[in-house]
Amino acid sequence: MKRKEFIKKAALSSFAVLLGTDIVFGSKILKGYTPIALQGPDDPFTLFKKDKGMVVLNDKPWNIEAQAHLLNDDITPNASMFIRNNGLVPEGIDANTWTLTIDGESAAIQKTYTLAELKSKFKHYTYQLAIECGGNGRNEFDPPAKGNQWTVGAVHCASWTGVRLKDILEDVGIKSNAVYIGFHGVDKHLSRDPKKEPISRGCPMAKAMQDETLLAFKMNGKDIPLVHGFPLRLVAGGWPASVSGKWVNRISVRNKVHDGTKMEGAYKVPCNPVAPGEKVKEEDMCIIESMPVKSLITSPKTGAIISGKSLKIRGHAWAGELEVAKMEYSIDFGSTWTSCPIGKPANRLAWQHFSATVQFPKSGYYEIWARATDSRGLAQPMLLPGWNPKGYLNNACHRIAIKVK
Ligand SMILES: Nc1nc2c(c(=O)[nH]1)N[C@H]1C(S)=C(S)[C@@H](COP(=O)(O)O)O[C@H]1N2
Ligand SMILES: [Mo]
Repeated sequence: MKRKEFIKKAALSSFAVLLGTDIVFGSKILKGYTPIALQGPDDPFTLFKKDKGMVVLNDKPWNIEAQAHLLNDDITPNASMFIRNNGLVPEGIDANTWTLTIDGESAAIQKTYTLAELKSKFKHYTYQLAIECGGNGRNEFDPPAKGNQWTVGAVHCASWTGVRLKDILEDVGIKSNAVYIGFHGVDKHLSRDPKKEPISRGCPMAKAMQDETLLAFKMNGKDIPLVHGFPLRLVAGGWPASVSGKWVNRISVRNKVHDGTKMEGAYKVPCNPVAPGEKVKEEDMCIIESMPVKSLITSPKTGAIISGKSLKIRGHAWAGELEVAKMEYSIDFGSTWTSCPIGKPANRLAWQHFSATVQFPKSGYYEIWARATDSRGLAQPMLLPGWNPKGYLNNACHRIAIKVK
């Protein structure tokens, strides 16, 4: 019978190519049958519509990072934006019934806005914001630091549209004793205990009141993808990404430093340098504020084999609240440096782009190292900077490997 004919070897191998792996029982597939993974427009193996080159560090909670070469766009598309969750991605969100409440000891009154009111009542602004996880680069620390072993890919610079947090806080009224804001989101704790929050961080009033600190409802011109905080997200560029609360439905104006989940000592850095492995007392730990200067070579991908003695490189650099003032690269393990032009940021707190044509004296193995210097003259360290218990703030120079044939 015709229906019992098995599919031809040729079709089977093309299915395997499309799926990127062998179909183990492929010889059993009947003629005319298309594997379900190839039937629909959506690939069921694509997580959160991310690029297939994204690296999953943890699936409970979801933590997924980019590789440097996936971050080559000036404005990071959703496909290559890292995901950092402390709890479970919320389900069943309805933007039509979403509200934001402003409360706390230092709010003049408690006030609730619908999402529609926020959008109609306040002016909209769009900024490109460099947002980097404080733990980006943690994998290099020795003794190792517990937590997601981010390499270089826990950073993105997307375009965010929303209303200014300061416009909302001014509408509510702020008491003169206000010190800090703290966000609350609707994601659930891994234990599913409704009394526990996975994370509730914040920032001092001065950062909350900056023009670029937004309650965003759009990312790259579209609704924010669910995993990045739909339908409302706090975005605070240049500071550890943990300040940028996702799925935000409440902001508390505090009369003291916010004491929400993950504001405790373990999530801080030693106020003064410590020896690797040293125990640090809680009172000697400080909250991370503006992120340090850093850069990434996003093209070519590390491991490129080239013929010819010159190579165009490009990438981005950022410096927390500051601007990047100088960009350099080295092909001799940091012995000598060549400067290259660094562009102006699209707006304050956006990352800046650089490119250069690197000349190699002869064939062989090279590393290209990139080093950015901020507007106060502070440069990236060539190798791992100050050890700290949680492995935060590794802003060492990014390095790629190249072979010249
Ligand atoms: N509600 C909520 N907001 C959150 C988090 C979270 O787990 N829940 N993680 C924070 C941390 S630690 C980081 S690094 C960023 C990650 O943002 P992204 O997943 O959009 O890249 O979100 C921050 N905001
Ligand atoms: Mo983070």
